[in-house]
Amino acid sequence: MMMARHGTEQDDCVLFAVEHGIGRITLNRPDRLNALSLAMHHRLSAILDEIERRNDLRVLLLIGAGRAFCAGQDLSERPVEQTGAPLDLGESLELRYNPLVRRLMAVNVPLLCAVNGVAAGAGAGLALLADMVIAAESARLILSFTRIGLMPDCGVSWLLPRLIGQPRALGMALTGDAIPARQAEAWGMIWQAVPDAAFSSTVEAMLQTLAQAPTQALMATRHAMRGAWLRDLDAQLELERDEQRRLGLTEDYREGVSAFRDKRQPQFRAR
Ligand code: T3D
Repeated sequence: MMMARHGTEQDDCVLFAVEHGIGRITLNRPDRLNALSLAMHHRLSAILDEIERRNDLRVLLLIGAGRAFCAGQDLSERPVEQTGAPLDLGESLELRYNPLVRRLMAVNVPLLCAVNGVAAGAGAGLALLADMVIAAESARLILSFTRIGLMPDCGVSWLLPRLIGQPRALGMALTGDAIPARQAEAWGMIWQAVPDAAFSSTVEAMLQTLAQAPTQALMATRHAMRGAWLRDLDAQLELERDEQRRLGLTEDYREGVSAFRDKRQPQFRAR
C-alpha cells in the first residue's frame, strides 16, 4: 500500500494511505487512545486538503490504531491549573473542530467509520458523523463531555437526538454513560456492531462494496437523506426529481440497467 506522505513524527500521528480507490485515515496515537492533539488537527486538515484535491477515491475509512478509536480532545493540552488567561474553547471549536466536522461530512465519497474501540467525547462525535459506522462488539461510545464540565460538540447535540430520539440522546449526554456497541446498534446510532473477531473482515467487505458502488448515486442519496431533516415533503420530492434526472444521464446508470438485463455484475466507474 502506498502511503500518501512520508515524513516527520508529527505527520505519523494520523496516517493516510490510498489503494484501489480506498482512502484510509488512521488516528495513530494509541498510547493516548488517539486523543486529538493540535498536531493531529493540523495533520487531519492537510489530509483533507489532499482528499479534496484527489479524484481517484471511491470510499474513505476513518479508524483508530490500537485498542481505542479516539478519546476526544487531548486533555493534556488543556492546562487548566495554569494561572493567566484561560484557553478559549470557543476558538478551539471555531478553528479546529467545526471545520473538521464540516469537511468530513462534505467529502465527496462515502465515509465509513470503523469504531475499533472506545470512542469518547469528540471521538464519539467523529464516529457518528460518518455515513456508515461499523463497531467492534467490545467498543463503546461515551458522551464524556459533561463528565469534564463541557457539553456535546462536533455536531453531536444536533445529530444524536435526530438519530436516536431526544430521551436517549439527552440521557447519554447528561450521564456520560458508556453505551456498548450492541446497544448503539439497537438504538439506531450506528449501522452495525460485529464480534471483534469479525470486525476487520466486515470493515474490509464494506469498503469493497462501497468502493465498487456508483459513487454519484451514493452521494446524491447522502445529500437527499441528510438534508431531509431541513426540508418539507414538497422540497424533498423536487430534489428527488432533480437528482434522479441527473443520475439518469450517468454512465453508471446505463451500466446498472445493462448489467441487470445481461444478468451480470455491474462495473461502476463513478461516472
Ligand atoms: O477542549 C476543547 O477544545 C473543547 C472540545 C472538547 C471535545 C472533547 O472531546 S471533550 C472530551 C474529552 N475526552 C474525555 O473526557 C475522555 C477522557 N478519557 C476517558 O474518559 C477514558 O480514558 C476512556 C473512557 C476514553 C478510556 O478509559 P480506559 O480506562 O480504557 O483508559 P485510560 O486508562 O483512562 O486511558 C489510557 C491512557 O490514555 C491514560 O494515560 P496513562 O495513565 O496510561 O498515562 C489516559 O490518561 C490517556 N487518555 C485517555 N483519554 C485521554 C488521554 N489522554 C489525554 N486526553 C484524553 N482525552
